[in-house]
Formats: sequence, structure tokens, C-alpha cells
Amino acid sequence: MKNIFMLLFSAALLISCGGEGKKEEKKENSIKLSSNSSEPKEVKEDGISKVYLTGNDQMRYNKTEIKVNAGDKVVLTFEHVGTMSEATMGHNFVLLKNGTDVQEFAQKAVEFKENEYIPGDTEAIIAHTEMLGGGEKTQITFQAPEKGEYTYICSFPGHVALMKGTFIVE
Ligand SMILES: [Cu+2]
Repeated sequence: MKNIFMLLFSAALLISCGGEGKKEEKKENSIKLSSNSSEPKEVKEDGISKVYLTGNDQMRYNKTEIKVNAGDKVVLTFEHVGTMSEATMGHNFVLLKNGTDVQEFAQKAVEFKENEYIPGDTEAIIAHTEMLGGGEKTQITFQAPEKGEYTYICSFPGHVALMKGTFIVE
């Protein structure tokens, strides 16, 4: 009887202190590593253009040119990869119609703080995301506009100087 008890006890010890836990930890680490090393890219499926755009604490997008197919549905994932707050380093993605005066639009946007710097009375916007702070992520879906080159900006005050890019529909 005593022997059986000892056997069970040592078996329990083995399970709780054994390699199981460590193995799982390693597994998690390797998953993390592989997802870090393979940054999501623009993916083109049938009828869908997937875009991955980021903004950081240095007031930069990860790309200043985005290409999508005419007629596609655009699925745009936007992530703030920094740590600063929305109030000090907020970022968004605002795609503007052609013919829009970008500087004028950005100046106007400053007045719409309560609306996440999106002018309420404008028709200049094709699509936009919400304003994000560090660590936040969002996704929007919209129909690609007709073939051509468009401008996208971050409408947070002052950011248009550095956060601006060309959205190409081809
Ligand atoms: Cu910004």
C-alpha cells in the first residue's frame, strides 16, 4: 500500500515538474518569433486587395505607396505599432478624392478634434479609419475607386507633413 502511494506521488511530481510546461513555453516563443519575422504583405486574392498599413511613434507610415486592383474590394488593416497615446500621437488613414487640396483639408481637419479630426461636412473622403493610439489596430473595407493615383494622409494635427502616401489603383 505504501509503495503504491509512493509511486503515485512520484508520478505526480514528474507530471508537475516534468518537461511538459517548458515545451509549451518554447512552442509559444517560436510562434511569436515566426510571426515577427514574416510581416504581413499586400495580398491579392480574387476581387480583394488586402493592405497592411502601420503608423509608429516616429510619425511614419510603413509604406508611402499602396497599390490595389481596379474594381477590387480593399480590405485595409491599419495598426499603430507605437506606444504613445491617441491624444499625443494619434494616427488614422484618410483616403482623399482627387482634386482635394491636401493642405487645406488637413488644416480644416484640425478643427474637428471631437470627431477624431474628420471634418463632418466634407465630401473629399473616399474612406477612412478611426483614430488609433499605440498598440491599437483596426480594419476597414471599401470599394477601390476608379483607376488613378490618390493621396492618403493622417489627419492628426501636423502629421500630414510626414504621414502622406500615394494610393494607386491600377
Ligand atoms: Cu498620425
